Amino acid sequence: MKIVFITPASWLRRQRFYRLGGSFYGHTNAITGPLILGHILKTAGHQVEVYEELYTTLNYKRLTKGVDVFCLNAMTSTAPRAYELADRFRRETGARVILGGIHPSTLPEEAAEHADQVIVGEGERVILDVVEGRIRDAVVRAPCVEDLDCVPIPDYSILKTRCDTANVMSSRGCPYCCSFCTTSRMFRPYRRRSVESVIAELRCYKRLGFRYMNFEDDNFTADPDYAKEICRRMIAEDLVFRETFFFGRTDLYRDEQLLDLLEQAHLNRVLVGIESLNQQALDQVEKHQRVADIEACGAALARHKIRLIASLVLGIDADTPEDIRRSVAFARQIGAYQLQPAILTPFPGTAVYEQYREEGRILTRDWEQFDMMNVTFQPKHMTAWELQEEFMRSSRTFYDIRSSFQIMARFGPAYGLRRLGLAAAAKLGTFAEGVAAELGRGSYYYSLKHGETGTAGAQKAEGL
Ligand code: B12
Ligand code: SF4
Repeated sequence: MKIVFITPASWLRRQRFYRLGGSFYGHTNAITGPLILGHILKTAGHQVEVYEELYTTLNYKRLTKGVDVFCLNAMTSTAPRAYELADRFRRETGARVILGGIHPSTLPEEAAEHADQVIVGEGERVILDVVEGRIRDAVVRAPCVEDLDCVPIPDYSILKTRCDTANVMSSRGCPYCCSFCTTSRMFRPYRRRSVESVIAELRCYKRLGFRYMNFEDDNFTADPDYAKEICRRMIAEDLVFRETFFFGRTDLYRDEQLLDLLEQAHLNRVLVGIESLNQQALDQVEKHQRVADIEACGAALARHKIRLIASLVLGIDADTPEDIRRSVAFARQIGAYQLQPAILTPFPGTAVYEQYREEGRILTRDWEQFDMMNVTFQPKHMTAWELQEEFMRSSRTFYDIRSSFQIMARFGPAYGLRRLGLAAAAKLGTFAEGVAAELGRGSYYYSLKHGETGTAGAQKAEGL
């Protein structure tokens, strides 16, 4: 059979100007689920192709020819696009459509309206039976993979769109369970692969010539001894890449040996969830983190020349606009290399979603807005539009021209230029949102600014 996987992108992310802005942020990389599931199907003798819409405009007339099964992967903000494509493929081709990924796993009945079958959870143990027709249920609940060493590595040879970074996951899930987090709920319980299998995968990417590698684990340093062992082996076998990104928590500063090894293994860019500088807000989202940890983490990373991407969650109930501004100023003060302001987003399946739904505070069911860059709920200490403005202000104030020159002095011209690009993107983005809010009647920003998004009433009408 010919099987085509597609990872869709929302409307905004398919626009040329957005793709250009994104190119300043980092290197291209792929969602690995389709590459793993595709590997399983290819090994069973099927012809498999994987496409991503994020970086390329796809030619669907050509791509849909002769396909037997379409497999679409959706997160919440890409679900409307996945449904649009699924409806189109079912209407225009005789092929079957299977939907999977984090959003269909949370709301399978919604997804089932657009697909022949929906797979809930990790697809590895059922994909072949579903594609080959041995499992025919409309909603298939897949058991989680207990032994991750049985999972084949992502097969990059079936990926037909751009990708210059290899994504590696040494673990799935996270031992914590912050109230806004989707992945710690999707990938449950927390599991790790053997160090040997991770190292074998890295050897393979070195052979393939990848210069960049990301550890996409939700929390790569959750078990410091395990992370240290991976780093030791990377150093010993010269499996060091030009740049390696990972997700960590502030607590990593406590282990000096871990920091040394991360530095030597060239894990030189880390996204850490600082979230807020307000202890009450941190407690509210069950972060299990102290403000002092954030300060110590910033200092330790700077000492080890590991570039910090400071991630903030904007709009936690305990936070006021002043708290948000304080957090942004603090990220500058501790020398964060990048800022990732994320608007608190009540993703279906999370504790915040349940809480806000009960309180009648969810403003829309337009899933495309659920991308952590748009306000989708009624905040406590400000209006929805004020929170949207705080988001824009935080990018604008963090990415200014002066800081670009500071980054250039610390890390070199290439980084400084990329930072200048981000500064320009932040300014243009703010300008575009402002124009849409004033003049774009019918746009989401216009309705946010003019209070046209509903709360309890709209929620009821939309069946939330
Ligand atoms: C790599 C990554 C990216 C990359 C690449 C994206 C791309 N090429 O489209 C980048 C950095 C560019 C990115 C961008 C974004 N991302 Co992202 N990303 C990830 C990350 C870190 C890893 C994905 C991955 O490889 N997972 C590992 C594999 C094993 O899991 P999987 O792909 O989900 O596959 C399994 C199952 O889902 C299932 N499955 C998957 N696909 C399919 C398909 C079928 C047919 C079936 C049956 C089963 C199935 O089986 C697989 C194997 O078990 C995840 C976090 C995470 N842990 O998943 C966030 C994550 C998916 N991203 C997220 C978000 C919000 C975004 C952005 C909106 C961020 C932004 N503000 O711009 C954008 C949107 C991009 C888009 N396509 O429009 C959220 C989504 C939350 C949600 N519930 O919607 C996540 C979960 C992170 C988070 N904050 O919690 N992302
Ligand atoms: S620490 Fe990070 S990955 Fe773990 S539950 Fe919290 S937000 Fe999710």
